[in-house]
Amino acid sequence: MRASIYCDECGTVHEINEKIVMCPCGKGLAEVRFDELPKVSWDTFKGRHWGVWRYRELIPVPTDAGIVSLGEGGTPLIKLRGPTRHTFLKFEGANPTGSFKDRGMTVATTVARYLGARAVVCASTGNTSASMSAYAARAGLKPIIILPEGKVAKGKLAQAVLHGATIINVKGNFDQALEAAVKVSAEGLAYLMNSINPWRIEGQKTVGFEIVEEMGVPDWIVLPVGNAGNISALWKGLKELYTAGLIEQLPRLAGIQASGAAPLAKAFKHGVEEPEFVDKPETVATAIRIGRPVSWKRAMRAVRESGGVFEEVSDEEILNGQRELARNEGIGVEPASAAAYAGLRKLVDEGIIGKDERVAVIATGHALKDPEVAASHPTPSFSVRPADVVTLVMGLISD
Ligand code: AN7
Repeated sequence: MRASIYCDECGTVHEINEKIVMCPCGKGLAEVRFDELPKVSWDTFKGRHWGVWRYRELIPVPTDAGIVSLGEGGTPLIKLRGPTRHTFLKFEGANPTGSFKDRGMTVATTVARYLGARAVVCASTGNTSASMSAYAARAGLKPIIILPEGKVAKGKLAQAVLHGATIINVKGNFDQALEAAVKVSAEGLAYLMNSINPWRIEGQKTVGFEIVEEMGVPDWIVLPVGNAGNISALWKGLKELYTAGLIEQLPRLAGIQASGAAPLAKAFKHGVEEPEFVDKPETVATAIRIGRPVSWKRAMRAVRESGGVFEEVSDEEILNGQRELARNEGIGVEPASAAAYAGLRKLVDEGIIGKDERVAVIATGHALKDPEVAASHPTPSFSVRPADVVTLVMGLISD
């Protein structure tokens, strides 16, 4: 076996064809690890389609598993006007269901079907449920989603409905919904698809592969942090490339949280190792409205090992960032992704990221995910009779 599943607390080892989402010890998170990294070079991948499975040697799903895919990954890397001279935006909103979650879901769904799961379950602030529902539909699995009632953006909810998910709204926040999902999975009722599932991480790490293959290793990678699965996945993947000799240095990571849900940014600022979790997280960026990031230990380690930072941004900074990206660059992202851009701007203003540094900022989700926030920005808008349009426009143009 080329790879195994390890518990990062008790060290227990499981085979990759075991149905392990959480280690039975109940303390640690499970992680897929190579016993020995496969021998690959950039030439191994050359000539293949862009996307998650371009890097299949580095995604050790059981060899006889049939892959469940919607063509995820291979998203555009777009040069921005600022805030540094070399800022590129990785537009994960261009994934099949409009967020980065599809990268993890193609792998986790592949394994779910291979293991003979019939139902899949997740708790979600929205994007995980939208993605899981689509991939479950494709694989013929029953999707059950647990949502914090009233706090999921309309676009994400619409996707879950369209794909036929069974929707369970709970009176509570995401962290409580996740606890419930873990219990459903522990009862053996459904296979858990949250980022606790180590296969989700194996897919999500490919965003880093694409970034470094396309632009070389940047000085910084900036991304939003909620439950902290994505930043952990990014770092895991980059370290694998480094160990395999495919890259010669590692970037610094900047994890951005929303001020009302920023346990990691606050712990980092105060120089403490253990974050103080937030019982009532609140932010306009509902995707990252998470008070107890399950992968907080890994995220802390990733940021420290990389020589990076955590930073927080206010809702106002998030909305300004969303508008700026949309109006200066033509890129529409959802509020959580705008948080990363706003955080980058802040870190440049603070002098932590230099104006000459090469930066990749990951825009995790599409603006249409949250149409209500997108439509809340001010813009000139009129309601007139058809006959009055020309006169109105003449007045506007001559202003
Ligand atoms: C657009 O869908 O947690 O730090 O349940 O949707 O890996 O949690 C979404 C998270 C960033 C944070 N950007 O990623 C869910 C969910 C967007 C997101 C994050 C999410 P993690």
